[in-house]
Amino acid sequence: MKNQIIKRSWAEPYKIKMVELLKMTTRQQRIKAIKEAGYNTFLLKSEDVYIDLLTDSGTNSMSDRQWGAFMTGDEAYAGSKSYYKLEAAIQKYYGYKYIVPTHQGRAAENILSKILIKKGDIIPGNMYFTTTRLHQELAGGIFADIIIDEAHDPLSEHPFKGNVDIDKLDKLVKEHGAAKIPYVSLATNVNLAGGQPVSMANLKELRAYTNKYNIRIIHDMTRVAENAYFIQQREFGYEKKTIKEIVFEICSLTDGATMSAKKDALVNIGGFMATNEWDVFEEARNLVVVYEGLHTYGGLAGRDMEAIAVGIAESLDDNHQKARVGQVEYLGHKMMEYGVPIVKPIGGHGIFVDAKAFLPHLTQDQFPAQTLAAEMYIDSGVRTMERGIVSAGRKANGENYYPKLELVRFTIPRRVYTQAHMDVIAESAAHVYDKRKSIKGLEMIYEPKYLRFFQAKFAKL
Ligand code: PM9
Repeated sequence: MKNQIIKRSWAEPYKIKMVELLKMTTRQQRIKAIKEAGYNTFLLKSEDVYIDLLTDSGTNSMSDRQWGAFMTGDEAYAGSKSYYKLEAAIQKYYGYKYIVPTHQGRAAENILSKILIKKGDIIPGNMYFTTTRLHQELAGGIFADIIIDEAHDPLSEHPFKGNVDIDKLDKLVKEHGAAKIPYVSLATNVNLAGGQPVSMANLKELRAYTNKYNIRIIHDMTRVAENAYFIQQREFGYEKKTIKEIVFEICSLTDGATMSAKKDALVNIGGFMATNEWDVFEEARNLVVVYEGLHTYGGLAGRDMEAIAVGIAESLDDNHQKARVGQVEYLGHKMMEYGVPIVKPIGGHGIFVDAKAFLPHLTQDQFPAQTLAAEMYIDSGVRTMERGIVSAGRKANGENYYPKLELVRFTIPRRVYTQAHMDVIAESAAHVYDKRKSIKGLEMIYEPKYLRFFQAKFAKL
């Protein structure tokens, strides 16, 4: 008899060579641990965590090739061979002319913001990111959100929710003048919108507009390869292009970049700043010495630069991205089957649960997303991250930002967990969802001054 197979599944384009054993905990142990952590999943000890979905940042599994390259790191203080390999990889795959390595993304943001922003400047961007906006503000800038409205609606199925609303940008230019706008801060696969992509058509339109006014586009390329995957899958004319080609084209439409290599580039530490402008490079090369280290290592070991160079190439493999995003989609579909409200369409690096819809009886001041993240941990030892009012922080005048999106991010580390882990996560989310009405909110009892979500403490109401 002939098999009636209509479905052809994807599978990971790798096999496992080494495993890390996980610790299982009891519910009682977890209740104690989260209370001691002030109901903040950032303050849990990782040994008390079963499946760690806090972040996809620096939590990647490196390949045997990356570990091999790691051993060849040139640890010279100056002029390391590994630096030149990293520079060559960035020039080859992303096309930027000049690069300055940094120990991670926010260090690149610090240097770039200091160079390009003057007090009172306006920085339009397609949704804020915590560290990016803070560095813009510390440099004297004012962030202005110019992402399309659909990005703030968890239910909108717009295929490119990361897109810039050119009319919003135009309004800013008319109001403040182009001279007050040193650059547009453009993130690919917008993190806080739910890992949502920017389309190439939108980026081309943005390029044409900014060219008219002589405004730079600075690209937060932390998850550019995931964005390229969505363009390949969803945008007319790109279905036959490779991720490598699409990434190169995206970068070619921008003037410079900051990168946290801890995400897309499949390493555990590292980042860089890139620019096509010699003057900006010269200043960055000088500033990096103050904050990070010499311009040929920027706070990284030679071995880290080797691993990034290999990781960049691996991240642009079509099969890698198909499996990477495929795993996220698998989890998202399972959660939807159980009725758990998630941001749609399913994004690139994680599932974002809509905490306002999950816990509608809690006001935003009772921290629904923070509460839900704590409840997920108690239920199964799965660690997730709040991406709502706590992450949004306060304005310069001390008032809280009240973001429309109040989300819990189930972030999937790259090449780390299996499909069986995804089943356990979805079942736990379903279990918490079933008893949602009995869940009480939180009050904040300690608030640090900067990026409060990392270290704030809470108590049960
Ligand atoms: N993102 C994340 O978990 C790491 C910690 S949360 C602040 O999503 C973008 C889009 C990021 C990002 C970090 C950084 C900063 C810049 N842009 O963490 O400093 O998602 O390497 O990068 C985190 P670093």
